[in-house]
Amino acid sequence: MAGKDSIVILTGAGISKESGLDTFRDKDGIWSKVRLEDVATPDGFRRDPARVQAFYNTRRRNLVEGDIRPNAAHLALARLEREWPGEVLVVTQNIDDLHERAGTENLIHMHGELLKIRCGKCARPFAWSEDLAVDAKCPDCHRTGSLRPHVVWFGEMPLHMDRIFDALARCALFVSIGTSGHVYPAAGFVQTVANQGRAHTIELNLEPSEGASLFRETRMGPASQLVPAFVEELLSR
Ligand code: BJW
Repeated sequence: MAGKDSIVILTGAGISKESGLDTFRDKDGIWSKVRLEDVATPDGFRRDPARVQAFYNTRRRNLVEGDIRPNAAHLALARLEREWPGEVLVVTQNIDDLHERAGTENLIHMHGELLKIRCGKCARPFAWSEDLAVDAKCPDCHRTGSLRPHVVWFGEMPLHMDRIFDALARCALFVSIGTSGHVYPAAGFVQTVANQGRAHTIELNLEPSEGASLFRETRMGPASQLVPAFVEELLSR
């Protein structure tokens, strides 16, 4: 790594686990309690919008009103962005706002944001921190019943993919933190970087992900310990 080299960091639910938010595929994760087909697909929303709104309302309320704070891993990534001389881009699959709260600015939410909603008809996103009712009216086009969480469900296109692939093509270091590697296209980023041939790739996770063998280096443990130590190492070179 040279001074101005750029770094891309992919984060998943594991980075927010120690802040009190559930992951998806761990034993006690979200998909052990609800079927993803019911709450995280456009079909599920069409079938039962009230169930889907209730699912996201509960998670939004927990994020806003619960005792949820950025942990040492989020804070370390914000420090890396402040102190590293080159570009640091955090691409998160998480819809929580813990990276922002920790101070990260160069951030892409590829699966959307829990604190935003959008209109399914006019597509306009709005900041939103309350419960969303099924029959709410779009503040812009005034249609009733068209508002939905601003999240990316299975079968939908993740956000800002051009910017992400451009950053992956240029980076000298790709770091994956707290993601199981089950969900594409994020799970394929390590292969994209490996094909580019120049960058170092490292996984920081509690246990090896689906794509662990594709990384040049893997370190296993809780994000709140691994990430601050890794950032310290990078900055003290
Ligand atoms: C810790 C820790 C601690 C715990 N410290 N670590 C067949 C083959 C390939 C692809 C497909 C296929 N069939 C369909 C697809 C596509 C599909 C897909 O990938 N399906 C798979 C399930 C097979 N993908 C899509 O549909 C996506 N769109 C798409 O592909 O569009 C076309 C396209 C093509 C080409 C280019 C671009 C686009 C959309 C995916 C949308 C995912 N949406 C969700 C819900 C979002 C909103 C919400 O939060 O409700 O996103 S699903 C859910 O999974 C959520 C997450 O962001 C995502 C990833 O989960 P994540 O973060 O990895 O969490 P976990 O729980 O799986 O893992 C946690 C990890 O943390 C574990 O490893 C733990 O060990 C670890 N951990 N504690 C460190 N303390």
